Amino acid sequence: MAEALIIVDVQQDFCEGGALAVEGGARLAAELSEFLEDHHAEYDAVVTTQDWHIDPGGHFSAAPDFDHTWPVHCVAGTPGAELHEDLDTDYVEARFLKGLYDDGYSGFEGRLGDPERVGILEGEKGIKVEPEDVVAPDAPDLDSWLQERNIDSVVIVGIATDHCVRATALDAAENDYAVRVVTDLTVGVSPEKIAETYQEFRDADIQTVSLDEL
Ligand code: VGL
Ligand code: ZN
Repeated sequence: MAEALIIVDVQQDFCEGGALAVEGGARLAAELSEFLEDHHAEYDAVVTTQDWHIDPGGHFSAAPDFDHTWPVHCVAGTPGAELHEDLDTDYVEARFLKGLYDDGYSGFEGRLGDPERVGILEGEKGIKVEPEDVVAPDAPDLDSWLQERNIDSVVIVGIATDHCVRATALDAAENDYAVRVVTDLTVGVSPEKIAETYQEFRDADIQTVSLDEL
């Protein structure tokens, strides 16, 4: 059995001071860095996902309902889309980018990319790398990347419990991974929706565990 840790959307815009701040996001970033320091070796792979919006249509709204529509956030190539500065990426092996042209709630919609390349001048003509260029046309999606490494079990942490963590966990279960979500390494938007999400997790055989139970 091989297990991956999936760190969902611990980005500047989802943390305090960001465009769509979720309470506790910045502290979570720091806590995850400590967790990684102590536990990275227990995982066969550590990966991150990022909201990487270029033109996500109705995902953005001037009058957002904070459930299906949102203020502009995580615009690809801007500081808000970067991983939070307190998240230590030393142990992160691969980064998956999602939501370029749609909602992209699930990490399983993400494809392998290198967000750090944005803006770098490449080639003889010195062509500048645009946000859409950092995902290669043949880049693997998260599922195929995990499959290649024989991962059959995932531990999911990050932001937001009731949106991208939810969608990522449900997709992981749908794709037959054993799934655990760590309650004290996730933060969410709405208490009611978080409670609903936990019920959906139970119905899908997704385990919610505390750090002690992990
Ligand atoms: C997310 C709202 C909009 C998330 C992404 O990462 O949970 N939430 N886009
Ligand atoms: Zn988004």
